[in-house]
Amino acid sequence: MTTRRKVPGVRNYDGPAGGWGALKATATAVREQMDTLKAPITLMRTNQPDGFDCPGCAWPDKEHKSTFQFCENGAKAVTWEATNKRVTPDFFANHPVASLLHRSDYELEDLGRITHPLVYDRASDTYQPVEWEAAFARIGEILRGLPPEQVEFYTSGRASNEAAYLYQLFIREYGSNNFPDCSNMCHEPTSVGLPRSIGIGKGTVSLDDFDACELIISIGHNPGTNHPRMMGTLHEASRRKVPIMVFNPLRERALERFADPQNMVEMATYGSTRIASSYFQVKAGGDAAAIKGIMKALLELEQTVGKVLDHDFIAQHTRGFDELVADLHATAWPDIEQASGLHQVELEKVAAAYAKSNATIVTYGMGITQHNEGTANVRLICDLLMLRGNFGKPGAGICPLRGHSNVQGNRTVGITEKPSKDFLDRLEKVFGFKPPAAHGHDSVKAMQAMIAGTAKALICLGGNFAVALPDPGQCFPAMGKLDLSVHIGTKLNRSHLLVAKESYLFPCLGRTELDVQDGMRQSITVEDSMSMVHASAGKLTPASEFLRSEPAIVAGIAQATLPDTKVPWQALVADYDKIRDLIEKTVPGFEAFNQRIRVPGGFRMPLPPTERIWLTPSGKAEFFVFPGLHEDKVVDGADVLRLITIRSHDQYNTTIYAMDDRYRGVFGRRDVLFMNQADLDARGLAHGDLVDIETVTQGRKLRYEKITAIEYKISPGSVAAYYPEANQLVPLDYIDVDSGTPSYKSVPVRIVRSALN
Ligand SMILES: Nc1nc2c(c(=O)[nH]1)N[C@H]1C(S)=C(S)[C@@H](COP(=O)(O)OP(=O)(O)OC[C@H]3O[C@@H](n4cnc5c(=O)[nH]c(N)nc54)[C@H](O)[C@@H]3O)O[C@H]1N2
Ligand SMILES: Nc1nc2c(c(=O)[nH]1)N[C@H]1C(S)=C(S)[C@@H](COP(=O)(O)OP(=O)(O)OC[C@H]3O[C@@H](n4cnc5c(=O)[nH]c(N)nc54)[C@H](O)[C@@H]3O)O[C@H]1N2
Ligand SMILES: [Mo]
Repeated sequence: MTTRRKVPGVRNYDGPAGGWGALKATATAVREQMDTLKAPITLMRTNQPDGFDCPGCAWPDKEHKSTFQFCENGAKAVTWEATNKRVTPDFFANHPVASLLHRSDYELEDLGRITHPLVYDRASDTYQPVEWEAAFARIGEILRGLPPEQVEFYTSGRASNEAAYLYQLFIREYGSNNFPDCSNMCHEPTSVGLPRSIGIGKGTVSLDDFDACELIISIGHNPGTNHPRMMGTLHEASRRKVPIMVFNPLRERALERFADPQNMVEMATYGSTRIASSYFQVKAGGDAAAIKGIMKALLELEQTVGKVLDHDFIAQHTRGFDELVADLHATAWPDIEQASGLHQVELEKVAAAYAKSNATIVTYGMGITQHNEGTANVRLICDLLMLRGNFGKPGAGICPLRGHSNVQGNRTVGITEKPSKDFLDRLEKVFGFKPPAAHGHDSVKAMQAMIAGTAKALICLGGNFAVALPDPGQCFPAMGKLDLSVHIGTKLNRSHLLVAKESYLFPCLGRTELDVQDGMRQSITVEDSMSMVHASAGKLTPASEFLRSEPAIVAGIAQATLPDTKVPWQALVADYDKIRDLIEKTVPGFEAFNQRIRVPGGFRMPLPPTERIWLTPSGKAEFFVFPGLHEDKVVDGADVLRLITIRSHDQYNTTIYAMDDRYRGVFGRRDVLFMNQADLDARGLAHGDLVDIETVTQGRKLRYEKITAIEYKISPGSVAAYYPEANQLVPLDYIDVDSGTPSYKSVPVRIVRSALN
């Protein structure tokens, strides 16, 4: 083998994930962001019964009262919010918006917490302090002058149930169902696909199921970085000798080997535990073919060995089995191999393990959902599980790894552009106003309306809307065409700087901070990936005395907008128990809400499939026939590669904590393109060459120039680059039609050497 050229900032990472490296990275995050005396106490309060819910991810906690669960990226999320750094009115006065827009999101957020409510002043091109009430009054005036369907209301999934509920109440009383939210870029295929197959849009497993399962199939998610507390669960499962079969185009270190920082022996001996028992480097977009292959092999096993399918379950609980079987018989192995990039024998091996396991869990993330057929993918996973009755028994089920820490709760309490009639009827009955029934905009449609000029205002409850969406070349200018934009956030980002004719920036309390209303300490609630709802109460002194809570800001805007409102906004903000009482009255599953969150650990929302109750129109679980083998539109051309956009280890969505991606061996930079050696060779490229990437779809020309190609263990035909930088290559209308989710994981691209190499 020839020795690789040295590329600055790129080297092999040989260690396991977790371990001492994780402890060191945590210490660095604390040192750079926080008062070192305050930090240990703050971190110890994360995910404790009387503490706050970690804003990092939506993975649940075992008992919510166990000792502090160490998590490197949870610690980064907490220290990021609890930082000592502040971005003050003085700073804004000296830095025009145009100059700030040249900075990266990394530099912007690193300025620290926003301290004052701000209004954009066009004459000086600066954000300036404003009184809360004056700002609310002006926003109310503008909103009253606009038809409600011309206003877009974005939510990023960190908002509490209480804030999200008030927000949707305000918007529906105002008269809109335009609820673009981060879920529309993330797990919408889960929210759309699961109800069609099993009658509810949520995962069905609990943590206890991981203790009882006999096989885990992990598809398209990277828990070492994105759900680090899940690593403890996988680590335990692996030590129990549960096979963990991984499907991922990239070799992700944490899925290979992990050293659990909670495990003293492993830490002391520099040991580690194998995670994946088998690792299949499927092609980007090849999972549908792979799952079909596993199911086909399972049918073949049924014929040869017998007793493989759960016929009782299929007969009693499902519909559509014969159609599925016919489709699998009609699908040829060479086509499956071609589309998945995997061999028949590999898929047969998975089928054999699956046939042996009495209780199987399939876990999945963005590698499944962010494709043209994301919703169909989710349904295929249900098919696979249904064939062996893996719903409604211990140790089995489907486990979508949710994104933001309360994205699932936001949906539960009404953040949706497609509300059910039932929910709207209940709102009408309880509040006495008629909410609009017409479906509203999701994220892509909201942005398309802004581009077309038919949307005039945008209100954002958190997030970084324009940066999270595809194609900044179109989305960024659209922000500037609005009459009004309002951002409720904690730190500065580029969406805040893409100012409209009038723009407001409202700083809010974070989860770690004390929220006192009317002299009383308030708690909020969140729902994790496994449908557990529990309370969270911050304890830190707020970053500035001018901050308001998200419920208070939403109520302020609502009151100023709706002179004849039917909602007692002030009373609700004064006591969040009253908001929870209203949630209980209007959303099923919240009976005795206030009592039940006072029990440590909270309670579980109803999950009918766990009792083999199917809330589908037929009353059965529905098998689904995936059309063909391709998750993404086929594009002709032998030289076309599929681009995956991924998160680094030092990143939380558009928030970049630092420039390293330790487990993938990239340090101090993000301008790299991960490529297979064969794909480099085919283009006459070498590790470290500068390349240009061009998207191969109809429509706008999308390019990303001068990015460094590096050799990586990624399946041939697939390449990967970091999000959000690579969003300039994703077309805005390149979506899963069923759910509206952009296909961020499989953009057809061509790669050529840059002119300036
Ligand atoms: N620290 C940290 N935690 C986070 C986040 C964060 O940015 N940082 N983000 C939060 C949010 S909002 C979300 S949605 C989740 C995201 O968590 P994940 O679902 O893990 O999301 P990604 O990092 O996008 O990684 C997807 C993984 O899928 C693989 N993949 C890509 N394409 C395919 C494919 O076609 N098939 C298969 N089988 N695999 C594929 C990639 O190689 C990668 O390993 O994490 C949440 N938690
Ligand atoms: N190419 C590509 N694009 C993607 C993805 C991908 O995998 N590839 N992933 C998509 C996914 S899964 C998602 S979920 C979206 C994420 O999209 P968003 O949720 O819109 O983005 P974030 O980066 O999480 O938002 C960060 C901002 O949230 C604000 N914030 C942080 N904490 C709080 C809080 O407690 N309250 C309030 N009000 N604000 C707060 C801060 O101001 C911070 O700047 O991006 C999507 N975009
Ligand atoms: Mo997400």
